[in-house]
Amino acid sequence: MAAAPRVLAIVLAGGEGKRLMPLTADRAKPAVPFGGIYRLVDFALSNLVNSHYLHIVVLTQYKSHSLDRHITKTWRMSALLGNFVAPVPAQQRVGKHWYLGSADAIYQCLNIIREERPDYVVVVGADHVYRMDFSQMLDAHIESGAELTVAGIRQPIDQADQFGVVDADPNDPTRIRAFLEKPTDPVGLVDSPNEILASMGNYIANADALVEAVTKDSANPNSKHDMGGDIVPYFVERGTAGLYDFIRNDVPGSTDRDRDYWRDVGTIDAYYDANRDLISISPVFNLYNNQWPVFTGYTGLPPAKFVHAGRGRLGHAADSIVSPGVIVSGGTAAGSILSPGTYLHSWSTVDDSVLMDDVIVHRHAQVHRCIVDKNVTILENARVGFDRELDESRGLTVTESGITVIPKGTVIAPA
Ligand code: ADQ
Repeated sequence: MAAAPRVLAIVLAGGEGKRLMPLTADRAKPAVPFGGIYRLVDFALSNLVNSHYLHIVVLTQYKSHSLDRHITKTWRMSALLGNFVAPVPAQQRVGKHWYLGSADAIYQCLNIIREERPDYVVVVGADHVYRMDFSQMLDAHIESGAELTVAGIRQPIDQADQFGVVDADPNDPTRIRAFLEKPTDPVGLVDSPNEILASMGNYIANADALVEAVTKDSANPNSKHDMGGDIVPYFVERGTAGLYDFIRNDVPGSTDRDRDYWRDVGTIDAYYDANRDLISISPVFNLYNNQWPVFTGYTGLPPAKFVHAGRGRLGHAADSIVSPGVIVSGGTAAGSILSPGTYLHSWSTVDDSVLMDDVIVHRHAQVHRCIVDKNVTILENARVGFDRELDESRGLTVTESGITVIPKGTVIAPA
């Protein structure tokens, strides 16, 4: 039997996530908490580990402290087996600049590729929620003979300007004949004019070809040194860019409902919706698939508890995710995500909201359609998320669709 190919995984985790402000005010986007107990990067890392790719570097740069800490604490691998998940901060190895773009980030860690000597490099983004078996994509990559394969998924055409858009060869749908990064005048698919085939920002490349591509790119003064903008087009021009349609990916334990789930949680609204997808009754993304677990850090916190029912108090949560360390003490949560350490006092209500760690909601306070960052305190009788003008006058961000975002550490007082 032939030896298994050597695979190095590179997780691109240096993005700033400007459109997720203020959640990314002092943390990198991949470190943004999600679904109560996770960080966004856990999804990409879990997919790699479940695919049995255990040599992983995570390239970080922007406000990476909490990301580094999370990776070092949570994703420590057994050194005995030679496995690793290693955060690699931008180090100015090559010049006096930080990573100029995702291709430059890879170029700047060529020393790791040289040391590892992989046959293939799997390059994935760090800010999407999905399940994917990259070993199936690698099989398809090898079979197609491409030098670089891009994973693609259908998305609504009105979102084309947020994605790399793939034009597959009609005679061989595993080949890419054209690729446009974030086009403003996209052309819909022949069989579905309101959709385009979007790059998921996940790539598999022959290691030698990738090294050559990013090395050439580094010397090109006209390049933005971006995987989507520069490296994929380079392979398309060479005629060696392959396409892997995500629809082919079949992860153990997934259901018809969540098999093709993939969300780019790049905006506040998308982040809010993806969180709430976790609590729908028949979930569109099923966290309870233990054949393909989503791993994260163990908090060591005690179980959640619900106390103080009666006298108009409910002390309960419905249609919600409740994390360890939560105390619902006479308050009520509905349609919400409660992260570790959240405390709901008597007669408080939280509905359709995402609460991150250690949020305290005092008596009679009300929280509605909010994303509440860590360590926020809602004082007694305060109401938030009901009145756009009031919330904006408090300095809070309110999205067009009416989601109010309360930044880390804020204290909300009654109006
Ligand atoms: P974007 O997400 O807009 O589009 P980018 O900002 O480069 O592209 O982010 C891609 C990934 O790289 C993210 O995980 C980000 O954190 C990381 N990253 C960005 N700059 C980095 C840097 N300097 N160092 C390290 N990591 C960095 C990309 C593709 C599109 C594709 C979408 C899918 O370019 O073609 O459609 O992802 O969401």
